[in-house]
Amino acid sequence: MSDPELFERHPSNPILTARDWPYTVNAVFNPAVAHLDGETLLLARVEDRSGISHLCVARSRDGVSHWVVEPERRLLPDLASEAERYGIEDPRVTICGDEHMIVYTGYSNVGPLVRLASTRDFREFERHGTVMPPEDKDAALFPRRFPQAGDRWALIHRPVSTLPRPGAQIWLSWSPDLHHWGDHTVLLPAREGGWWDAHRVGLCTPPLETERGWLILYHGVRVTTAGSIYRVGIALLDLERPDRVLARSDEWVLGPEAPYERAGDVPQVVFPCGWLLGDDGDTLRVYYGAADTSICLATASLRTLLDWLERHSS
Ligand code: BMA
Repeated sequence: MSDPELFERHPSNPILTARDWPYTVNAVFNPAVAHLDGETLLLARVEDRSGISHLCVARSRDGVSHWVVEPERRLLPDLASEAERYGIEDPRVTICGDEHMIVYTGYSNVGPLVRLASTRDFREFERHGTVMPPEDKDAALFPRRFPQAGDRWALIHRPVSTLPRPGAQIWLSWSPDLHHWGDHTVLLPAREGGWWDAHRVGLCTPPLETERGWLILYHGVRVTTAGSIYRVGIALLDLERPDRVLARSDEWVLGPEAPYERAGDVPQVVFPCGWLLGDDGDTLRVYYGAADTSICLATASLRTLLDWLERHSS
């Protein structure tokens, strides 16, 4: 008997497309998500018709419908800086104290790099510069310091490497001040051969603290003769030492299946950058980009995911 699907796609998918934008854009995708003042807030990646991406805020009471998209581009790339020369992409939001810390990709003149900004209200943003040099992306912060690791902050990110073959692995780095980073270590390597995550892996959603460990979604890329397929797996990290992997799913848990995931500017892509845990402590709402074209929503039960991972971990 086959396992039931762990994620349920919302029947209204895609919940947001370029047609919902108050100004002319090409595509909206890969949003970060936050819960603010009783509303679900998406910080969406918006690619305009120059090909350059910026970030824009959309708000909804129920997180599904009646989205109010801000009429202005909220966080624009600093085109005068080399670090954001070709745009800003794929934000992930983590609450650290009173601040929402936003880790995003700066598309620099020498490739993608990891940038940090913060905001309290998603109206005013403060930039904190580049935290990882190119080529690096798919990064997010943990929401607290780790006493058992020298009371430091931790960042998951995804530098590109050339050995054992060209690809990219997920790394974890430590910092005393969110500014200086060190003790870099490989967290999740890409697998090999025919595996679904054999070519590249990268973090999807920011780490979520659960009783059993930090849960993350990560994407795995398989390169085929027809192009790349982006799918999503899960992993669990030790609560006090998140550089220790407790479990990693042997199968993907979400992959391109629906027409809006299989066709678009970049076909065969599901790419979550944010999730919210419901008041029931169990219902996860995962927001993801579909085919680099639209924004979609899928839900899952946290308990079911954790139980499934115990039985499907390699
Ligand atoms: C990744 C990122 C994402 C994108 C994905 C699929 O490398 O650039 O922004 O959604 O590729 O194109």
